[in-house]
Amino acid sequence: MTALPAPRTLTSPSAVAEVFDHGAHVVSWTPVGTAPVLWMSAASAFETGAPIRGGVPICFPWFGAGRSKDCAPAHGFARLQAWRFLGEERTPEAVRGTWELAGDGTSAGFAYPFRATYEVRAGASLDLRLTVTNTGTETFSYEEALHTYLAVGDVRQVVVDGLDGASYLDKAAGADAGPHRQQGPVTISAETDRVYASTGEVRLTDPVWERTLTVTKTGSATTVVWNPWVAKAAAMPDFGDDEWPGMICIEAANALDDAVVLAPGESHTLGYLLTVS
Ligand code: TA6
Repeated sequence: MTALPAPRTLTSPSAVAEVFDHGAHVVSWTPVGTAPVLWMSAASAFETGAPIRGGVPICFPWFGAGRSKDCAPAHGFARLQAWRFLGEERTPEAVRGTWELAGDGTSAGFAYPFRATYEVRAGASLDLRLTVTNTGTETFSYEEALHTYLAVGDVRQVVVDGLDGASYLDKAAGADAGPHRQQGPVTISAETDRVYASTGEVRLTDPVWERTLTVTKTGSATTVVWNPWVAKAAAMPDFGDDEWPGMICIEAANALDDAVVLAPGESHTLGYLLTVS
């Protein structure tokens, strides 16, 4: 493995963001006047062939180990490949960078031609759009996620609203997978790894840093909420043992039964809009 080239910086009057071509990986977004909104492990690798632990990993063309539960690498190959930077466009308030990843049908575990484009619009809000196009002659299905790591003052004090009544699968170690139904807000008091069937907006209230982070999704039928807690954090070499209180993942996805199906020539866009108030 070799060290990554420096990330690209998207600077606007409203915010600064950094994005590696490796995985088209947004590693930071800091609106003017606020603390960084995305979390990054101090132990993360920044090397070819390794995932980055923080920011917004792109999970494609499967989530976790995939529906067959035997796909590797975890969360697909998109976050491990160099995406082609297509350029940036400026508006008075924001800057948008665009990346592309194309598959010729020989990608390990996904033998279908595809084209993925990823738009990162960084301004007072962070607007992410992942569009996948079937460029081949056969219908295919895929899972995807924008696996966003949010920085919080203390995960044990955050309150996550917007998932009340949603059914979910529980992937935490030793948990009854379910399905379960969310009762009221989500709070974190143990390892939390839940795959919700939900299209709705999610609001995270952080009383320590006195801010609310709002996630508005488009084209996403699945919302994932994850905090590794003590044991799982300690088991990950690229995650500091004492870092888990400072983060929570709120992910826009299409996973399991919500996998996307594309006929030849069809496209689908997964959108993730993050705002701070
Ligand atoms: O999105 C939650 C999750 O699927 C967890 O199960 C945990 O594995 C997390 O993703 C991180 O996965 P990674 O492959 O990046 O270590």
